[in-house]
Amino acid sequence: MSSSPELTEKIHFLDISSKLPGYKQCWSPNTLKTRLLLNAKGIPYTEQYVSYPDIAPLLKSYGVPPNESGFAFTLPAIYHPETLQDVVPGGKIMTESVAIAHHLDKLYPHTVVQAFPEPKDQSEALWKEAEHLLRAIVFPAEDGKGFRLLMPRIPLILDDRGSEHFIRTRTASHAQHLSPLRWGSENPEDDWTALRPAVLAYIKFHESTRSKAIAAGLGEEGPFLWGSKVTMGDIYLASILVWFRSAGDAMLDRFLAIGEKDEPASRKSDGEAVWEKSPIRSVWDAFGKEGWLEAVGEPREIPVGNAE
Ligand SMILES: N[C@@H](CCC(=O)N[C@@H](CS)C(=O)NCC(=O)O)C(=O)O
Repeated sequence: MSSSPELTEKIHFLDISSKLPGYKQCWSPNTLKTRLLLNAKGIPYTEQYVSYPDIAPLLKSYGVPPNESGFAFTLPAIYHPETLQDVVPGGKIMTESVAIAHHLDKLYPHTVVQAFPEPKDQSEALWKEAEHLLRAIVFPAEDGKGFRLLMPRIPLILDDRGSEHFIRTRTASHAQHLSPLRWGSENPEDDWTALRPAVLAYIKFHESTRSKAIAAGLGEEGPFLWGSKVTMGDIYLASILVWFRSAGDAMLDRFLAIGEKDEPASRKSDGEAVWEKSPIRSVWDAFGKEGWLEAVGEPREIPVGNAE
């Protein structure tokens, strides 16, 4: 664990609750960006799970202004008056995963993992490209098809109030007012087929970025976009993989196998198969090996605040 001696209060992380057990409770690809970064940086933190309908009242009560687009009040968020006083409206809670990542990098500039390592102009440009390609796998706004497999599962894993909120708000946002429970194709195989090209495009991008970055000395040999050096894009990829796992282990297994061959790449002299992993699986394995997928914060509850 790395600590920043000048901080007296731990970062308090606000995540979205679900019914999943233990460390698997965290399921959202957005909040995971913050959780996995906290874990990868080794920052000690406290945490609180908030049910969907309680997000807006809690954030408003600390003076967080509504977002200009998308959902008005969103998680992830961190509560940390000690470092947010002159930084955000209300001075206590910061939202938006990318803003939070920059804040954490600033507070902990010496941890091995930085969401946006130097040279920052390059890691920020890399993030934009990676984010676009990853969103193009899952989110309809980027023509991603993964949402058809994932969205129908979310109401099933959320706590009851969260599930009711999710179905109501997502049904209202759908052009034909269709419940998210029915956003999948009749035959899920059609959705897996539709998803594949975007995953292959990401794999190609990941491989070429990684070899160029290693050749340019941005990182040593390793599985991440900059080889040995984790960046925000890798954190988002791992977040999406956890989202698939939340929808079911079989979903994750199938996703990880995209782009992998059915036959071993080669065999050792004793006949043992040598499998070539997709770079996506290599990132997943690396996060698992580091223990970043399982680490959690200390439970703590902040009361509803008293801002107007
Ligand atoms: N760009 C934001 C997106 C956050 C976001 O959309 N969060 C969703 C959860 S996955 C949320 O809190 N939605 C609140 C709601 O639906 O009421 C970020 O990365 O922080």
